[in-house]
Amino acid sequence: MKKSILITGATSGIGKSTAYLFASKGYNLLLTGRREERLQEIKTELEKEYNSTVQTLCFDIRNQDEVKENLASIDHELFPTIDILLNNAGLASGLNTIDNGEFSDWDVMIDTNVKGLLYVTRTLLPKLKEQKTAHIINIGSTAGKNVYQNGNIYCATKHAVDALSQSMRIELLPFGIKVTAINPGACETEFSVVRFKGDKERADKVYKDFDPLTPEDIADTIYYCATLPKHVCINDLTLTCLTQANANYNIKKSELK
Ligand code: NDP
Ligand code: 8X3
Repeated sequence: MKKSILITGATSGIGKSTAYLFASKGYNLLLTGRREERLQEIKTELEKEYNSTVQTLCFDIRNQDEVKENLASIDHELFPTIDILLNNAGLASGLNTIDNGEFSDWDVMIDTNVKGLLYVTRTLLPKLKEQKTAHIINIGSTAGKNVYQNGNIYCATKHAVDALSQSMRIELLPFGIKVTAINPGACETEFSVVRFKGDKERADKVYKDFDPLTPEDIADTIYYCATLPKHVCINDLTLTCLTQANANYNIKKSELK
């Protein structure tokens, strides 16, 4: 029987690359995001390219009712099990000192990165526990391991993801559910365009002369963690590009000796 993966935030970046990789490996896919058109495009492409079974679920993970309603609509004939839950949807909004911070930026980050991840996980857990086998993979960040200047609230949300991954691992151990936290450093996706509210020029500068991770690098890492033998669980994995040491220290490519 084909395995299934549910990916939150599959319309772009890491989530989208992971969807293509798992589709190419024969998985069935449950793909979520708010941008319906993109979900449909991806579904059409994956069905055509890999003959994948894809169900799209278009909702905002900040909205409890939408989360419950959409996850209740999963077609259990097509998806008898959810073998992997990839909690990936997330974002940064703004880059400011706390005293210059916008409450609305804080709300969107906390509501998406922490509460949204919890709503999805909580709603799916009864099914995952009943299955007695599953793998929850939470996308944290190097920003969840240490903090960088003006990263304050985003870093706090990713530290929360780190804490939640540790808690889930303890709670779900008796149910045979693996929990892996994957913590990428800078990776070129729509992340910085979203953080800088559409300012593409400012976003591009983040990655200039830097050679960041690609979303495909993260997808490969997710696939590696997800396909280890049943008795092996990578608990926590941090990866960066060659020019980054941690969340607050990196060099430019031209500084390599
Ligand atoms: P992208 O902006 O490219 O992708 C983010 C995805 O999250 C999109 O598919 C978006 O879909 C979805 N999303 C955002 N908000 C919501 C919401 N409220 N409801 C549902 N879906 C939502 O960024 P990345 O691929 O880089 O980000 C993916 C994850 O990786 C995030 O958790 C991020 O914090 C983390 N990360 C990113 C790093 C980087 O440098 N890029 C490094 C470390 C971690 P849509 O807009 O359609 O809803
Ligand atoms: C996202 C990458 O550089 O903001 O987690 O920490 S960064």
